[in-house]
Amino acid sequence: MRLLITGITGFVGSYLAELALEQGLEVCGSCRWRSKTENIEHIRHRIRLIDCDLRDQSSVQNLLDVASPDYIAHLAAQSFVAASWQAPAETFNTNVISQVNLLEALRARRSRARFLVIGSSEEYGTVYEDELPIRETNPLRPLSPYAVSKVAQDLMGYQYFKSYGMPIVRTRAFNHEGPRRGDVFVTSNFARQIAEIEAGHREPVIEVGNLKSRRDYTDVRDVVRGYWLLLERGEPGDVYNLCSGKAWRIQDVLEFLTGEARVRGIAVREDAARFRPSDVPVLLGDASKIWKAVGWQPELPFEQTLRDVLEYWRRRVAHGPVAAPNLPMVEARSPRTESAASAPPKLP
Ligand code: A2R
Repeated sequence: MRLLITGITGFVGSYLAELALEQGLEVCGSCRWRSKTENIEHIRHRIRLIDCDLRDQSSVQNLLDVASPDYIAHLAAQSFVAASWQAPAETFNTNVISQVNLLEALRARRSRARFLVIGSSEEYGTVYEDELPIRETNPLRPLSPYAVSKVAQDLMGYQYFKSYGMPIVRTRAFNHEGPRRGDVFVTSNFARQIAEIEAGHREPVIEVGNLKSRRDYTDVRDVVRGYWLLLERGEPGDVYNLCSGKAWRIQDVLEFLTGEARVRGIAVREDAARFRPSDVPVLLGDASKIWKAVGWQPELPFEQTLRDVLEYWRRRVAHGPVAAPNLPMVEARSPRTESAASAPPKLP
């Protein structure tokens, strides 16, 4: 059986590739000439990389001709919510058009490959306290260009299933973290700053954005196990949350990581550039549907994930100074961080 992973060089793709190899699958992955391959160097000799820019239809056709997959996990994306404010059209182009290209090419081939759409908990956007924990039936009220692009991918998967009977399973994973996560993401960013403070590369001050949001975190290694179960056995046309059912405030994440730090008394400083024009206040999911469908639930405690992320950054920093993260500078107007308690009136 052959699995094609788009975005194999990314954070999640590298873990899914490891898992698939362990399961004895043949693994192909799309990558671009400029893709960084550090996440897959250790397995590069065991996978087949195929050059493809997914925004280009002819490139996608070649990808499918060469890979001829039985399963496709479409992970490639502009994956960073904050960057989507700076580049909404690019976010749409990458996330929506790439998936159209893949599904149209599969349709033209009358392929029966099982296809996994990677949506996101960000699709839920504004959520009211009485809707928690969020089930798949919750209304989608996206609050960022990224979230809208993921809604489009999600509903496109539904439409291709309904219109053409293609075996497409849709997912909405809540936040997932682990080593190799890009340092523009908050957990990784905090861990990196701590590792740099420990190494004496920066003053003992952590820069932070909005600490009030609450997020439902799962380890990436659990998430890819869920993705594979859904690829194998998820109900075509259906959508599944992947989440832990527990919410951490970003403040809690910060406190846990500073508690693990080898340096005491690290100060915290707000950085206006790290706030977003509107931020989802709380994302807390209900994973009972995926549990009933394929028996998936997270196994790794998030404390372990955070320790592993910190260790990862300690190792990276020990190899010398790491280039500064290219955090998108969001216009420093006062952030509209809605709280679920004082949420705007419900739309019909
Ligand atoms: O940008 P590259 O060349 O390093 O490759 C990234 C790939 N990618 C593309 N591949 C082909 N054609 C494109 N036009 C294109 N644009 C991006 O997607 C990289 O291999 C991957 C994204 O990796 P990360 O940013 O690390 O995302 P992560 O965390 O692995 O997210 C996986 C999925 C995404 O759909 C997210 O929206 C979702 O999970 O949360």
